[in-house]
Amino acid sequence: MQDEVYMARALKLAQRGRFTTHPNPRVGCVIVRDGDIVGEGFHLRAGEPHAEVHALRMAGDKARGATAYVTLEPCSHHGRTPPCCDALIAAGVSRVVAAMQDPNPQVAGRGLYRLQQAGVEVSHGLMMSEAEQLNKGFLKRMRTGFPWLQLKLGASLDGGTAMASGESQWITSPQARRDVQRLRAQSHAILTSSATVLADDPALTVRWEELDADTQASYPQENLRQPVRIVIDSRNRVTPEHRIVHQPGETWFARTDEDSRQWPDGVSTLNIPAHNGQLDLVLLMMQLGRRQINSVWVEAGPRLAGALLQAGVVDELIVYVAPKLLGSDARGLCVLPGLEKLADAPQFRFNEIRQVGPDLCLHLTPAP
Ligand code: AOF
Ligand code: ZN
Repeated sequence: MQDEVYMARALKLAQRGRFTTHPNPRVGCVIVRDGDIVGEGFHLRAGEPHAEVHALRMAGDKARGATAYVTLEPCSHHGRTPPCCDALIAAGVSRVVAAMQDPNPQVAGRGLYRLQQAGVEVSHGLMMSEAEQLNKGFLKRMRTGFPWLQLKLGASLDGGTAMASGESQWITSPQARRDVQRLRAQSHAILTSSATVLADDPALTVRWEELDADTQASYPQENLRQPVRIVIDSRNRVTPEHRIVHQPGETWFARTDEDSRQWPDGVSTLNIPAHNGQLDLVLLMMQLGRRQINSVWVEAGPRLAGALLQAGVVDELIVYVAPKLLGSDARGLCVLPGLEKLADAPQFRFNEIRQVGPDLCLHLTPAP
């Protein structure tokens, strides 16, 4: 019972890295001796100390004989930083409780094994599902090589996303757009299409001043980090004049054809083969995984939305529903041609339903 209280605290600490740790996981650590928390910490950024190191530094000598609660198996490898299991052993920690094993093949059980070999009492699995939720992106990439993909959609009650004229700003409320800023901020990358860039000329950045007050409080402005912007542009239609290439951070173009134009700093190209005349989305996702992208947040039109669903690369739908009717001439949520039988209709499960201002936000996952 007490163990759960400390692990819940470690999970809460880990959350504080949710905007900044990628490509690393979010990890929290709490060190307890004789019922007192003597050290705690979380991982903030790749290249900087891991959660355990921060907690051990705070605990100092009090770590001797203490229990360490960690949301992920302590690492056993020399990466950008030395192994945390060695640091825990050296500090004399006598028990380690991990919420889950680290699927990173460089670790994968070796951290816990090394601790056990050194005489530390070890257990894992406490609050594992909460720990899984915390790192959906990192865990999916480590297990499959693919990033976690969230498809964001915004629509009226009758599924309309734009009037026949193309007018679409704004269907959802300012509160929903603020919520989108928060979810963008937690993503490693934002994916869109050239069609969206040509139609709306979006910046696709996180604007700190547009985040809600709670998010701002846990994400100091000096830590602000822009998700990588990825634009699928098979026909090289986006130009160096578009706003997206003039924002802070990186923009990656996924192309099927050569492009020799001059681009501002921060712009690079991924060459992706075509499949039936279209850029191969599965190969794009594999390429993003190889480049250590943990999670992808998609903001695009109905064509890319439909193509991603058909390619089977969508892990989660985030749908904002505005209490309006756009009528039967409106444009729809996603282009999914050729569906004839109900049995072939893609199905989802509701995982979360939130009211956001006047709108609803629905979180769904594909039904198996
Ligand atoms: C932990 N605690 O706080 C983190 C862990 O390149 P490095 O040295 O930062 O190592 C990154 C890997 O270490 C990462 O892929 C994951 O397996 C583990 N991250 N482990 O025990 C932490 N950030
Ligand atoms: Zn570590």
